[in-house]
Amino acid sequence: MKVALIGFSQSGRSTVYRAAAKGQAKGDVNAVPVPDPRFDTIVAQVKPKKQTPATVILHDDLEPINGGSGKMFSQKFLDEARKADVFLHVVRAFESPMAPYHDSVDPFRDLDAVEVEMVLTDLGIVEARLERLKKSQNLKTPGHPDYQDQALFSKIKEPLENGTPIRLMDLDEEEQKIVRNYQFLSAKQTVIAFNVGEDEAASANPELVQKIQELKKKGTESFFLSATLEEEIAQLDPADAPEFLESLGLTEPASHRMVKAIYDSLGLITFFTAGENDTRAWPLRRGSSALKAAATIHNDIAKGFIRAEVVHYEDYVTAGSLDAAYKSNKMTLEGKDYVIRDGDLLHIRNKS
Ligand SMILES: Nc1nc2c(ncn2[C@@H]2O[C@H](COP(=O)(O)OP(=O)(O)OP(=O)(O)O)[C@@H](O)[C@H]2O)c(=O)[nH]1
Ligand SMILES: [Mg+2]
Repeated sequence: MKVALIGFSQSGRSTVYRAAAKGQAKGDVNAVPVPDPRFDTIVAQVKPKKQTPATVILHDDLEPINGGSGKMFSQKFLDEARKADVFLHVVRAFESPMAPYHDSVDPFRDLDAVEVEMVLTDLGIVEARLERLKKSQNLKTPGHPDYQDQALFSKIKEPLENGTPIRLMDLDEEEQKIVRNYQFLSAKQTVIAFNVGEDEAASANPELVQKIQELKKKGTESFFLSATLEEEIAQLDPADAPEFLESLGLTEPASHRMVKAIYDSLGLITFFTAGENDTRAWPLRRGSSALKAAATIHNDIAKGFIRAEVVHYEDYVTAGSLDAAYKSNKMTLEGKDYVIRDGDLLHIRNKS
C-alpha cells in the first residue's frame, strides 16, 4: 500500500511528510503511525511491554510536478506515481518568495492544473487504446479483454473529456479491476492537503473552507494545515503538545486527521490484539474475514485456525478490560467467515 506525496516544487511536501512521521522520518519512505484514540485507550489499560500501532507507508520520493514550461509530469514522475495506491496532494496556500512558477498564491488554480493534467493524461491512454481496439477481431466476444476494454473505455471517455477524474465515476467491481490494471492517475484515491500560512492554521479563509466542503461532497477528502507548524507540533514532547495546540486554537494536529483520511481511503479498518507483550493495531481490508485477520497476524495462525474470540471495542470499553468483558459474556466465538468489524479485539484460538 503505497501513499505518494505529490505537488508542485516548494509546495511543502517534505514538511508535510516530516510532520506526519512525527519527527521520526528517515529517508524519503516511512511508515507513519495512524492516530487512533481507541488504540491509546487499550494501551493505557493493558500496559504492554511493546505497542505497535497501524501504519501507512508514505513516499516522498517522487519528482515535483513541473509548473513551468514543458511537460507537467516527467516520465520519472509518471513511473512512480502509477505505482501509488493513494496520492497525498500538497497544494501551496501560503505566501512564499521561494515558490517557482507562480508568484501569486492561488491554491485552486494549482489544484485544477494538476487534476486537469491527470485527466488529460488518462484520456490520452483511453483514446490510444480505443484506436488500437478498432483493429481487434474480438469486439463481439463478451468476456474477451478487448471487448471489456472497449465497453469500459467508451464509457469513461466522455466524462474524462468533461474533466471528471476516473475516481469520481460510478464503476462496478469488474470495471475498477480493469482501471487498476491501467494504473490511471485520475483513478487513484486522493487526499488533498492545502498548506496554509501559520496565521491561518486554526481558521483558514472562508473560501478555502467552502472548497473543502465542496470537495468532500463530491467524494474527495481534503484538509487545510500549516505544514511548518505541524512539524513543530510533531517534534514536541507529547506532554507539551496539548497546551501548544490550545495556544494555537487547535484541538488536534491536522496531520492526524489527514493520516486517518489516507488510511480510510486505502479501504482499511483496524482490529486489535491486546497482548501483554505486544498490543497491536492491525490494518485490514474492509469486509475481510476472521481467517484473513488471522493470516494478517501470522500464516501459521491462519493454518491452525479454530475459532476467533471477538470482543467489540464498545463492549471492551464498557467492561473496562478484556477480562471483565469475557466475564460479562461480551466475548463471542466466531468462525473463519466472520466479517471483522472496525475496532474488534481478537484472540485467535489455533492449533499451532
Ligand atoms: N510559511 C510557511 N512556509 C512553509 C510551509 N510549508 C512549507 N513551507 C516552506 O516552504 C519551503 C518548501 O517546503 P518543502 O517541504 O521542502 O517543500 P517541497 O514541496 O518538499 O519542496 P521540493 O521537494 O524542494 O520541491 C520550505 O522553506 C518550508 O519551510 C507553511 O505551512 N508555511
Ligand atoms: Mg521535498
